[in-house]
Amino acid sequence: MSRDLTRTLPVPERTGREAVDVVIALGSNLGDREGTLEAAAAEIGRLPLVDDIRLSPVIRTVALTPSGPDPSKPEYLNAVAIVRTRLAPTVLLGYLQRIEAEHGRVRLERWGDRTLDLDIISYGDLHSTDPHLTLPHPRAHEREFVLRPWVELDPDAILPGHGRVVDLLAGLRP
Ligand code: A4P
Ligand code: MG
Repeated sequence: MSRDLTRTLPVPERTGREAVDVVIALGSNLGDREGTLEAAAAEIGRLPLVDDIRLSPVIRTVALTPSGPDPSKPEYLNAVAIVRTRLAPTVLLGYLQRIEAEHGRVRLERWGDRTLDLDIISYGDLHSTDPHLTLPHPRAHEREFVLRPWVELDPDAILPGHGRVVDLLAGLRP
């Protein structure tokens, strides 16, 4: 299904900025999880100023809640996409939140079940402590459901400020 996401959002700034690689984590534990992740990746790939998208294999993961992993919650499907884009970071976040909403995302509780979550894990080497868009994502370095698909897609991946993703992943395993 093709949607024109530009219609109701501000036109992206054309600042002549260079294209950067942006890492996006995709997660879903409600509804048609696989279909939702595939559709979301296709929609990201069709955004203006997005030149390329590569999607990792999809992995199954136990829901992580504020009180720890909870196997009684619906299981997640997680994946990571590497997107080459000239979109400004906050403009990209706006588009991702729009895509989440179009897939029925509702926000009821922190880390609650969701049809679709799209988080920006890193935007080139950009560092931001703004709560609206913190970069790199402040919890990515400790999350297997982000690191494992990422390293499958890019074995040489680096999480800015934290190092090689393959090493971070190895450090998580007992
Ligand atoms: N925000 C700040 N930085 C970013 C960023 N880098 N990317 C702000 C995206 N958003 C960012 O996000 C809350 C606010 O974070 C937004 O207003 C945005 O401006 P949200 O999507 O509304 O809520 P959330 O995703 O529940 O929040 P949070 O705390 O980012 O969640 P996490 O840490 O991403 O955890 N278990 C498994 N197995 N798999 C999962 O994918 N995901 C979560 C969500 C919990 N448990 C999981 C999974
Ligand atoms: Mg999120």
